[in-house]
Amino acid sequence: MEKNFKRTLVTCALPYANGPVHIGHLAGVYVPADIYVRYLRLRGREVLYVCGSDEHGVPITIKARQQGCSPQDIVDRYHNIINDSFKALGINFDIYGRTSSKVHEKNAAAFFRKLYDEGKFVTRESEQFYDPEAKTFLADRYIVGTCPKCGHEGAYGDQCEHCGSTLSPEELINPKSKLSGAEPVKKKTTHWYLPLQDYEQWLREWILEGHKEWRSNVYGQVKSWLDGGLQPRAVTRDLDWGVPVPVEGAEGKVLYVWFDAPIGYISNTMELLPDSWEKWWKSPDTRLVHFIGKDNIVFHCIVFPAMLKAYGDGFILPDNVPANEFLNLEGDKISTSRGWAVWAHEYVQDFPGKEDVLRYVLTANAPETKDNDFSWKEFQTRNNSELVAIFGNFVNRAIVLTHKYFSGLVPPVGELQDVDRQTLGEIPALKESLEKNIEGFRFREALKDAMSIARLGNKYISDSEPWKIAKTDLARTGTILNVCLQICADLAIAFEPFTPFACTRLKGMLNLDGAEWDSLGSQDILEEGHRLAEPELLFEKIDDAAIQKQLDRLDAIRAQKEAEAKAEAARKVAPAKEECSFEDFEKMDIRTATVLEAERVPKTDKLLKLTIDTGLDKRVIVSGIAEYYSPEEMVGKQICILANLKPRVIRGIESKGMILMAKQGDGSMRFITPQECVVNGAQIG
Ligand code: B3M
Ligand code: ZN
Repeated sequence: MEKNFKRTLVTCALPYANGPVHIGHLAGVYVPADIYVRYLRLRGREVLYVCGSDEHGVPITIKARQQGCSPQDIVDRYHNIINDSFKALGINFDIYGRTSSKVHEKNAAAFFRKLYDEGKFVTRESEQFYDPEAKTFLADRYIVGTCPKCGHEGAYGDQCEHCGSTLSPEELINPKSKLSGAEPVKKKTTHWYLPLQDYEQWLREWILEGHKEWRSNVYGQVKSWLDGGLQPRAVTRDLDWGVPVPVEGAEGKVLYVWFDAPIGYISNTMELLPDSWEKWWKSPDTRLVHFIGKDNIVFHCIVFPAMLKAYGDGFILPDNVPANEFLNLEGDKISTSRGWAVWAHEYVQDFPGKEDVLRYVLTANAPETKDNDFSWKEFQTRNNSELVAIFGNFVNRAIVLTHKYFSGLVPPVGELQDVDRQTLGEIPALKESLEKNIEGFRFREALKDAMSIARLGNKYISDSEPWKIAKTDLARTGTILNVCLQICADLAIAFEPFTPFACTRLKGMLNLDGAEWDSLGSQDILEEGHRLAEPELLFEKIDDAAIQKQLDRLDAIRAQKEAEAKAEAARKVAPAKEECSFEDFEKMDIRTATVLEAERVPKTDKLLKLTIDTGLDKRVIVSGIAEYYSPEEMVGKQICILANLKPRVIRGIESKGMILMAKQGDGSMRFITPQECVVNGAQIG
């Protein structure tokens, strides 16, 4: 259903200001949104581009506690890092606001108060976990304990980051408050809830009937939420960081972060356009598009629309919500807490002047319909074999040769041949496909269309070989270079949404001011005699050393995490065995012994064959300790053995007895030895 909107309001999910943004955020939300906004503006459309930091919520307060500072310090730090990162990558919002702003606090409180006064909320008394020492309610994240699923001791009340299980605080074993270490107790508290179920029928009609064109992953998730039945959703929390609930007697309560954050879109617009924000949020002529990641679908397609519906007053609803899936990194899930990420601000420092390359690679590999993976090798390959070898190489040859044979002036087009016409004739269709793909939020496909123009030009110049023809036919050379330069101008326009910095440089080389989108494919953007500027490399190769540096950084993170996981596993103890009687114990003949000889058992990694002196006899024991001890380490050691274990043949060797080992949770083993040397055969009991 194509409506004729007069303007487009584009919002981007407000990144939490408790850390930097990484390539997953960029690929999922911000690069596609920026492509879309740049394209609309190139088409002369009226667009407003809104984002800002999401500065409330429990994770920010946890980070503040961890770092011994205030939540405001945390959000101030990361708001600036995030904002600078976006600017450095050419992601230029009309406003990048923040939900700790006074404008937002006032607006969010007023939004809540209107719904409250009009009876749109229901209240519920519930029992929440409370820290009796810190005298504060505990959000799930503030409760830690042992995961009932995997035994991880640092599981949170809402999730175990070790095994990924979703948990509730009640499930945790030995729960503790992160604030005081005290055991949390249940305490009654009252909160306000938005009865989402009251909006279910309306949501069905609006989305499931009215927006069948939405991406299947979005449409599907909304349908399953609706089919699952909507529940009342809490819109307040017991926290001291957030927008205070504007109701008497609600001290210590703030708006739930997911209630206040979407209102941040409106607040940021109000801050930017105090006199005309309503034109963007309350006019049916405005098309609202939310760019988000898939984990935010329910909030942008169900909760926020229900809030706007409840508020009324003409608020518009999103016309599309092109949510992307997730991007992984080198085959692993990106994890802020584990540091497994490529941070935007670090990328900009490590690869100055290559901001376009990241935009290009994250678009070429965008997780538009399924999760996808970012690898540094592919990053290097796409830069070197696509941007440098095709796009950059073509442009460079066209401009260098024009300087060489025509003193930098666009040569006369002369008589076009079939190959010229066929080549130029392919561009309008690519332009049309590019437009359809961007309008359809298919940015990977759109980028392929733009890249097809570069491939077309590169093939044309390689096949035409103007550097050879110039020896005999300068007029023909001029025609070929004129065609090439028109294609260079096409590229400066087509790639602008994707690689804006390179296109600015390319337009500089072509002396091309403000090329209109519709001139793309017109074949006469650059007139005969137009003077070109000096050529410069549009893209530069990325060498292995730069990539290896990034891979080494990730290897170090992986190694650190493996060591932590190993240490964590080692701390785990096996569950206690059943009781045994003293008689049972007395049957075991446990003695000291000394290792006389030791050797590896052939064709195994884990077994050592030990010849030992038990004080009773000399015997052989085969033991699975080769991963932890070399034969040399064992010779001469006094050990403890279970001497009367029935003999067993292991790998053809008769083993009489068992060495007593202390086995840790990570499987590592240490043999038991008396605190000081005693006679072999001493009985242990
Ligand atoms: N702060 C981003 C996230 O879930 C969240 C978006 C809010 S948009 C109103 O990562
Ligand atoms: Zn777990």
